[in-house]
Amino acid sequence: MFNTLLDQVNSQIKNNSGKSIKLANEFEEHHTKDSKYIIKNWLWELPKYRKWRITRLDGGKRLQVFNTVIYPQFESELPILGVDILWFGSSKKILAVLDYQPLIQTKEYLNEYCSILGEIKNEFPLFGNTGMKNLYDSKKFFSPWVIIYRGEENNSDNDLDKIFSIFLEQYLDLNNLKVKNKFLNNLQIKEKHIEYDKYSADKDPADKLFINFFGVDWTEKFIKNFLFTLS
Ligand code: BLA
Repeated sequence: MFNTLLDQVNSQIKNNSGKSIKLANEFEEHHTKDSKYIIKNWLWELPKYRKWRITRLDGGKRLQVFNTVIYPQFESELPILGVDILWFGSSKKILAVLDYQPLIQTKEYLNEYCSILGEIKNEFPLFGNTGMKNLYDSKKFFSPWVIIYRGEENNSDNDLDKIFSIFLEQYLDLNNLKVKNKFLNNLQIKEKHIEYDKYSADKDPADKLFINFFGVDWTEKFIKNFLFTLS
């Protein structure tokens, strides 16, 4: 599941001159003792992005996860691309969250860099939901147009591929369309990236799941050395 999303990512990385960064073996691929859950991770560096990470968790008919984050260079105030897509075997439901995660919440910044997400939401009404539960603060590193889908897998399959494609392409285009910073200087940008990693490391509900599967030691290393390295 989600292999087509991974294909899209790999082809965009190739188009954008990505350089693969070697990961420690235990992050590249890691299994639970019974091999019922397998996590695979990839890390890339690109001319315009300092870090592009991808995670696939394959729990067979129990759980499937596709997670990816793109961090622009510290010289660019563009939002961080964030994607978290989960399929739960027990309920056969999908949770998909996709956003251009804003560094700041001013109206001008959000309009400049995030508002195009509104067009995707208009085109795909199933993904029109913006209501978040209380895991995260919707006003911190999320845009007012965050794309959220919660529901049956059948309804979303094709749309998810299409949405992801537009979502990714438009994001990568931002780097050609919006070349000059208007709101933040380099130091402020770096501070925001650090804050993003700290905030996310603190809020991400994934840690409970990882501790359960792979233990505390591995999970702590994984968060510090792969997921949120600036935390
Ligand atoms: C929710 N993400 C979740 C949940 C889990 C994960 C278990 C709760 C599910 C539920 O509410 O039913 C799991 N997150 C993971 C896993 C990884 C992970 C396995 O990162 C592996 C790396 N999360 C992100 C990013 C975004 C994000 C980049 O990692 C940004 C788009 C969003 N995940 C996000 C949000 C929710 C969530 C907003 C809560 C949705 C809600 O409040 O309704």
